[in-house]
Amino acid sequence: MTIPSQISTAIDNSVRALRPLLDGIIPDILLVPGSGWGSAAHSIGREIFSVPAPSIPGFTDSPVAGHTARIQLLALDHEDGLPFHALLLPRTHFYEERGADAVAHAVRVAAALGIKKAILTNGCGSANPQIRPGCVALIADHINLTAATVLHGATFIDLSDAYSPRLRALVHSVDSTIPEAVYAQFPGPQYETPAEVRMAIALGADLVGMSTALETIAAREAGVEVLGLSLITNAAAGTTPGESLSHEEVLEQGASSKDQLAQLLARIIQVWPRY
Ligand code: 8IG
Repeated sequence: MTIPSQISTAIDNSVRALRPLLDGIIPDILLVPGSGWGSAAHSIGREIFSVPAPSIPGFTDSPVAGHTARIQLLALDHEDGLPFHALLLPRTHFYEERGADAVAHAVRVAAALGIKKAILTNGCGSANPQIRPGCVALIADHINLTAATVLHGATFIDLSDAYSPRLRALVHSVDSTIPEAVYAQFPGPQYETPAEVRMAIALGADLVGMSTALETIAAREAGVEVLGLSLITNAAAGTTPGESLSHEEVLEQGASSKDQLAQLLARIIQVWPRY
């Protein structure tokens, strides 16, 4: 078994709604904007179309109040002078309780549209004192702590190089100071206890978050190459004495990092491989 038929039908329905909007364009990348990345990601190029996510079957509104998720196609500058297109699709988090296939949906729709590469971004906590809030880190590997998978049946997917070594090298060619990190996906939505953060550190994680790992598994199943970028919005629980975590802190870090993130994404895309 690979993907059950009702799930392929849901993917087909999204694809059928997106195709006319794309008007023959096969986007060069899927870009998934994570916490803190939204306003940067949505402003890095010239907008070709932008629709509310719930207008496309299979996509729903953001559960976080005060903002409507959008599906957007952007045209960006590339060093080769040819058109470059990024499709922005919103994320479904595992904690939304729509199941692992809903988490995988955006990646699978992108793959079905012919998209071969994805930039998955997220906001996360850092358990590594060398990687501070406000920094961007390159995901080099993940630890899936959700006790779930997006795969069905005996589907054996190689994750040895899940986060593309050549795309990581590309990012380092743009900014050699960006640290590489191991990202642990917790199920959420609660943040970790200090003991859970110590566990994650003992397991080899640098970053703790609530996304990306399951999406990467879906991407690798679909043959999509993955670049994972994390914005560190907070120190993980218990790693800075006397501090507590808030969603406001996350939003503030995103707002104050907007220009840095937009510039980083634009520079990465400028040198993005065509094949
Ligand atoms: I933004 O500290 C953000 N997302 N699990 N822990 C987890 N997810 C997060 C955190 C964090 N910060």
